[in-house]
Amino acid sequence: MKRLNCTKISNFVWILTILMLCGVLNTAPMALAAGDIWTTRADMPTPRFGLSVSVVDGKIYAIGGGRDPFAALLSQVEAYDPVTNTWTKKADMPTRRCFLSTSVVDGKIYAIGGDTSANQDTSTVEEYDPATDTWTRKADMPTERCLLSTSVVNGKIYAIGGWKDPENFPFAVVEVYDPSTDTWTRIADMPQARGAHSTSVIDGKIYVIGGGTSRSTVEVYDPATESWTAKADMPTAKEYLSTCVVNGKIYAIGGIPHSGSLVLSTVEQYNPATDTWTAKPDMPTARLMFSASVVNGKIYAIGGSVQYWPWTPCSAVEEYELRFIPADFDRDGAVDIKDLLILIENWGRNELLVDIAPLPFGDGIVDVLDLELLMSYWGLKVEDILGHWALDETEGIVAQDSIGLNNGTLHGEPVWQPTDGKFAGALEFDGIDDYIETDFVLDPGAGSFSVFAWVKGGSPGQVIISQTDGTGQGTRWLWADSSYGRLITRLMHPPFDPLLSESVITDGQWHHIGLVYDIIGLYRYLYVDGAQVVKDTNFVAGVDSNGGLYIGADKTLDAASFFSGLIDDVRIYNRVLSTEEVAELAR
Ligand SMILES: [Ca+2]
Ligand SMILES: [Ca+2]
Ligand SMILES: [Ca+2]
Ligand SMILES: [Ca+2]
Repeated sequence: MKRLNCTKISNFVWILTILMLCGVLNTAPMALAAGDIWTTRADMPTPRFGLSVSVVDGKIYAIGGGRDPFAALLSQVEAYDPVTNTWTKKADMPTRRCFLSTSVVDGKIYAIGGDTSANQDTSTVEEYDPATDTWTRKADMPTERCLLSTSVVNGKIYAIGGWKDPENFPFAVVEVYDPSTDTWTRIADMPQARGAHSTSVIDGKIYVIGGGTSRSTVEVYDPATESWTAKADMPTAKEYLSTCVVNGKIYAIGGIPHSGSLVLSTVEQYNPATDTWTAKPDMPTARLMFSASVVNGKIYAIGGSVQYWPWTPCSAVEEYELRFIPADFDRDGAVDIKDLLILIENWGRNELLVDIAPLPFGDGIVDVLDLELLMSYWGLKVEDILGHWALDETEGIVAQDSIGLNNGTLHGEPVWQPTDGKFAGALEFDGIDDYIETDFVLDPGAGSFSVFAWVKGGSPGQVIISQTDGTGQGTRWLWADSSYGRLITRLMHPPFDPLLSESVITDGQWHHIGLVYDIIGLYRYLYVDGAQVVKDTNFVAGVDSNGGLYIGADKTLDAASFFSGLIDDVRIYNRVLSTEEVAELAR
């Protein structure tokens, strides 16, 4: 862990302050946390496609839709609370319909257009007030249509494009609803007619994405200048998709390339700042005609149809969470100068987003601890690091993973030592029955990785980190050899040999220890106190396992394997760390 003295810090702050005053470096605005991992949540009670969802006060309202392409459409309203992962039935929408669009202004949801029966479009607008669970009829939209998309800018709802049934053509029409006056105004058409597209708003501009007949195109409407601009095409053409905004980027999710084709699970992220698209992890359930919304930086994809025809309703709720490094304050995926500037701007303050250390919740002030933690992540990209257990907790049986989603569970009552760690707190293991258990973090046979921890104490034969078997065979990643307490790894396929160093780690001093496995060369490296102490001279095949990890014990929980001493700051990286990077970590 990088320790910086006060002189160094003040020089650093001084230099950066000058750079900022000179306008050489721009800081990005801060944003809330977001996610890169899909998780399945509680099913929606009524499976349906062609619904629309909107968020009020952190709850997602799933409105209308269809259950069967040949049967009556739905008026159901069901509210999802992401905090409790539960659904609640609400008052039915007066006009049952499918392929509608909903938007929120001043805490009220407006349900606009749609199909009221097969091939019958509607212009109906109904307002739902979640506070009173009541519906009110509002002024009809001038153009009746389904498969439109609505977005809100400055308290006005833009109803964009859509589909004309039964004549079957897409609209270019844009009509604006002002809830304060209950009036509609038609504005200039969009350049291309679109139905089954999706719209999202960033910085007061509406991004119109996919659908229509050229399903990969993107056009942005700026209400301030009443102008349309073409943007970079989406990599995958799609219609019946859904889009959401997290952290200033648009996520285009699911849909189909064109009618009748294979249903998509793809997630593509658009960055308006660079006009570029990036592929993100697929949604677990491929679907179209679903609806997605964002609560607390997490995307919830709800319902839809799992095939094009016959439309097949789905009740799936899947949550997309962006993984991020705590010091990546601007959430651009990397820890760099921009994050350091944000930290310095907030120096000495009680700023929640920047007060990251001690992990997981900070201590009410942005100071040297936070700077040290930031420097320990310096140069890292989020895809480089899989997990970090800082072990800075003061109580409880959960060891938070500050980067991944693999919080550890304490067994055998190890003791939190909030002031005795190498960096902030550490966890003290009794050598009898104490260990931490995590879910699956990585498969050592699938790619290169690096694992590091600080340890103090222990005895020969005790294990620091092991992987359990799962479908493959787990191994002892890091332990102290039975004869002398030298760092050794048994990460290998059975015919190969363990890799044993000459470095004793059980002498009662703090040691930074680590294993690096390079899948390109099939070599292992062991590190102690920042130096590479031994490496393979011949290739060594790794071993596949999808088992979880034990920290402080062997996978067998053999009595002699329990670690007796302190463990701190366990980190697992998704690549080979260079000797320089390891030296930095061990400082
Ligand atoms: Ca950053
Ligand atoms: Ca702090
Ligand atoms: Ca115990
Ligand atoms: Ca710690």
